[in-house]
Amino acid sequence: MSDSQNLSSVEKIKTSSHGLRGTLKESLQDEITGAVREDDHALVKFHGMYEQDDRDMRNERAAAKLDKLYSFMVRLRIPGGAITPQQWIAANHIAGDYSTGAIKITTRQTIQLHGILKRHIKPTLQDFNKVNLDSIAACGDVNRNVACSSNPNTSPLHQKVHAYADRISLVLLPKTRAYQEIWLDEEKISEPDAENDPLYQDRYLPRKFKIGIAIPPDNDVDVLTNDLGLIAIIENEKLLGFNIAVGGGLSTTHGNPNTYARLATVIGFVAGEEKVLKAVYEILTVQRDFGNRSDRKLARLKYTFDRMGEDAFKKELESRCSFQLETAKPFEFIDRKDKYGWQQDHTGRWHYTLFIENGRVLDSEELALKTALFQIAETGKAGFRFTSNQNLILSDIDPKDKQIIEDLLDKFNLNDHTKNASAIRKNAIACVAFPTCPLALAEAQRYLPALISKIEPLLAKYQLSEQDIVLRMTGCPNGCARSYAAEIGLVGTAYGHYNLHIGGDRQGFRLGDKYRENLDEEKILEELDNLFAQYKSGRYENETFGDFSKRVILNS
Ligand code: SRM
Ligand code: SF4
Repeated sequence: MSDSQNLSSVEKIKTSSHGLRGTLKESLQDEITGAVREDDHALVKFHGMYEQDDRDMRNERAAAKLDKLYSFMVRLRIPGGAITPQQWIAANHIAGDYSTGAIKITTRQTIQLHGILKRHIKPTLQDFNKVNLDSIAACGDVNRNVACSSNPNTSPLHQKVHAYADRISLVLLPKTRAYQEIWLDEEKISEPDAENDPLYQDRYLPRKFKIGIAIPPDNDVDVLTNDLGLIAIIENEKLLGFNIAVGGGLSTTHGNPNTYARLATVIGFVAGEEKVLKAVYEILTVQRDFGNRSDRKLARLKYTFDRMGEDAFKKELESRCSFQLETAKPFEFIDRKDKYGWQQDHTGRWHYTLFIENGRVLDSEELALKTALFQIAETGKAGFRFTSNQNLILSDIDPKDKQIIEDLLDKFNLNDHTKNASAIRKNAIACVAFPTCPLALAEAQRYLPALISKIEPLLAKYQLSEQDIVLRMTGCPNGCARSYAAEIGLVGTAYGHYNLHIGGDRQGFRLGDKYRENLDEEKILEELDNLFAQYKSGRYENETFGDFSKRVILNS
């Protein structure tokens, strides 16, 4: 349990916030600054947004004695990452009207808009609300966007499993109507019990909480990196239930040895919707009651789980559930990659997985991606599903409409763009980092494409271009692009410098280890050249780069 005498400042902000309202209304009216008041800075996250400033402009503005250029990033709640073409059209317009115009597909299957001025937050959220989209609990110390295996082709039971993402997201939403009141101008509800929240109470969780659902053999959601992972167990086309995995989380802090990345531990199996939802709910209550509320660096469920120990955690959970977990069922993961191009599912519908480098949807001189997706959405013939690898599946296309979508993919060169990208590029992800992320120490999404152009010739030199090596880059050790769970992980340490992690596996069962520290580009390329040479000459047949690195390089 946490030390109630020594609660972190965020704990006090939460409990005195009147259901996450704080002084947000007043902050919005304050025209002197583009920021919100200090305490509201923490509260605004629970409403799905972050206050940021343009870091590229900091020096220039400071020299001109100007305040930082504040704006907000809004992140939507899209359980399982699926939206309609009409919702995409709305997002396209809203991005154009109020944000930088770019739409960012995140590593948890949702979208973010950046650069929204304070006075534009309300119109942004109101326009999203018109198409039934919201940003409630997309950030903050609550359950976040529930991720779910995105490829509808994985299993005939995909839809059934996918529906769990929606249900779990709804069950775990905070009960406060603050979002509707502040951003949508809804009347304040006067009944005293209307906002009674038995799950979050007035304390919410000690820290963010993430849930992912995987459908083996795909592990595209990287399920074990979540606080709570559900692994669907399917036999003879029947959903038996879910294995439950707890305690995943990737963030570390440079120089703080108490922090560590961890993959979730599978603790058992639960059958039946009611019991699954109960187990999920009570895992949150255990974290609510036993999580560390003094030190936010040590507050995620992974630390609670390790501190309590697996047996005590399970015992506590079972007593709250009033049933016992069954023994976990066997399962297998094959990989975590997206299945690019056309796939047909068991109903005959078509799905096209499109490569979107680092999830950035915008028009460039080479590729009119945003315009293309807008025109595809306008046909109304394809759903939009975001993947945890920051890509997009144009989904649920009737066979009679396939040609219409194919023609648009060809018209805008998207088919070739997807086909021609190298394996290393298509399996890579990078976090946002500069210029908006306040925590970035180094570049990520703006830099990785150029770095990959320098890595590709190295792979070609050793005839390794076809290898599906998982490469991930983050601008700091928080791990937003899951760089610790990669075969090659680059973790920003300072501007232009990265730690190199190797040895993660392809399926998502093993994290990488730190291999070299603080490398600049020249050194990264030198190290990789050397590693690829050893891999080429020393690997077993079909051995992945991650497995080879673990077996040979890290053990030598
Ligand atoms: Fe993250 C904080 C972006 C997935 C671990 N993350 C941030 C913030 C909000 C910076 C901040 O706190 O001010 C970043 C905003 C950048 C920007 O300008 O947009 C940010 N995180 C992202 C996204 C957009 C990266 C991306 O390029 O896709 C991902 C949004 C996911 C979503 O839709 O909800 C994103 N973040 C992740 C993941 C990966 C995952 O969940 O699969 C992780 C590692 C897994 C985990 O949670 O352990 C991750 N983000 C963090 C952390 C470290 C949390 C911790 O345990 O200490 C922070 C910092 C924090 O919370 O204090 C953070
Ligand atoms: Fe920002 Fe660090 Fe997350 Fe990248 S990993 S988005 S730099 S917090």
